[in-house]
Amino acid sequence: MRRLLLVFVAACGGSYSSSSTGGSPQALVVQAVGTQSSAIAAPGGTLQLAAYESVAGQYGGSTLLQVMASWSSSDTAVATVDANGVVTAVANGTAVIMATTGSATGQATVTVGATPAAVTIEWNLGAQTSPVSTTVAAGTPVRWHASDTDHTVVADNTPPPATVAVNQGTTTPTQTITTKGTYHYHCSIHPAMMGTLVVE
Ligand SMILES: [Cu+2]
Repeated sequence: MRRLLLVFVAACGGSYSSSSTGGSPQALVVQAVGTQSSAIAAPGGTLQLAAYESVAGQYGGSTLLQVMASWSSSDTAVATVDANGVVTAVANGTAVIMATTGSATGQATVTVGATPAAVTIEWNLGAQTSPVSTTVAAGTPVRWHASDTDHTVVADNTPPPATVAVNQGTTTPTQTITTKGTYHYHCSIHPAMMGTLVVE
């Protein structure tokens, strides 16, 4: 009976603790909360990170279970991290943020002052019946791509976006809008095409 109980406790501990004996240390998954990006636009900005353990599911597969971790930064001149995983940008550059719990560690690379990747907006005749709406963070380069025929992008009111031709099979140069707002635009060739760009 005692032996059975010990086995049960060990198995239970193995499910929830990364410091179980035997095997290699489990890796933590470190991810930003609420965003896919681990970039901070400028010094002073913050990013919430969280650490997760991959736990075998009861019915197979695995799920990510958020765990308490201690946090550290490889370069506190670029970014600091507090006890709750909140990263604060100090200067432009790159820092590796480490999370540790028991013998498990994980890390995420945080970039400060990086130009976000360009967002490509598909701009086709379908926008006549299904308006195109795109939301980007301020400072994100955007560009338009047409696949079906030639179009244009023209602001409904005053730019942005700047007027640009979107020829079939091509992608426009990028436009970077830094002023937050909701910008409506259309195609001058097919005026029923409607687009909205939300910069937040
Ligand atoms: Cu058009």
